[in-house]
Amino acid sequence: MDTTTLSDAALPAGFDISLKTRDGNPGLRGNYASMAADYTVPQAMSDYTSEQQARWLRLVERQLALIPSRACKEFLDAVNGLTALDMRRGIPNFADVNVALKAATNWTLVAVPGLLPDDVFFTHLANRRFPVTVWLREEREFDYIVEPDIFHDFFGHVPMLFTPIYADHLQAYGEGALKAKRLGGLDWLARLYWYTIEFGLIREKGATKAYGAGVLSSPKELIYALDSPIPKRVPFDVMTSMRTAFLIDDVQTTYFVLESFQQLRDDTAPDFTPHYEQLKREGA
Ligand code: HBI
Ligand code: FE
Repeated sequence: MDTTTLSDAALPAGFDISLKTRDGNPGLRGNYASMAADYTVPQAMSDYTSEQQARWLRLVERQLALIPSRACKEFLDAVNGLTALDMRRGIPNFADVNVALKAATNWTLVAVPGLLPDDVFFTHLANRRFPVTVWLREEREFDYIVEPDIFHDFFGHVPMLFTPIYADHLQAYGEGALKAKRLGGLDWLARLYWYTIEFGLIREKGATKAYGAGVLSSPKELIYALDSPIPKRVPFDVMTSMRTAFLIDDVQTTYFVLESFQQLRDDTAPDFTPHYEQLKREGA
């Protein structure tokens, strides 16, 4: 698949990109030339080459070998129990997965060229549509990639969408993020997303497991987040997570640990307007 780079000058109006590539280049990978108004593209299954299919399988096998003792039960149940999520069959066809996903939690996957402007991304989430990047990383990026590709988006994010309480939270997050944008609180809400949806850990029968997509899709970070004595693992707290800056191109120094997905739902249910006012006063 051709992954052309969109030059800075060609960025769509209002494209406020919060994630930059490692060298600080705000250019975006992905083919944004023929997308619809909501940034969706067709997923051209026949465009995936045999090399890409083979690379996908190697990425999947490596990660499947690491998750049995480290991923949370909800993630493992989805990956092991659903034919639609049998990622060993090759690069998933989103249309097939959508039949099962729609039935489970009324979410749908939409194919996108890559990173989306914040408000486009959040509008999809608020409507129970999860954007999945269509392109796969190159061989030289096998171990590490900063931008989300189809392996991160699909392997990391999609299994959790089959859990109703998580699926409901993510829709509410999308709605909350659109509101945060209006209130000037988006940087803080992005941190919450980072420390939950991307790098979240959860307690399970006295053990600590991963549910965040950034952890679950990275061999290095999955082992580091759960097995290393170095990082801090602190009980999840909304305000603390929003005060904690993050790095996008290295393993995290702090992981936030949930007691349950009900806690995530309950703690993010209140109106965050006072939170943003407080954080503004603090200069957080
Ligand atoms: N676009 N495709 C895509 N995927 C993301 O995870 C994403 C995005 N645009 C913006 C964005 N994330 C961030 O603003 C959030 O992580 C907060
Ligand atoms: Fe992600």
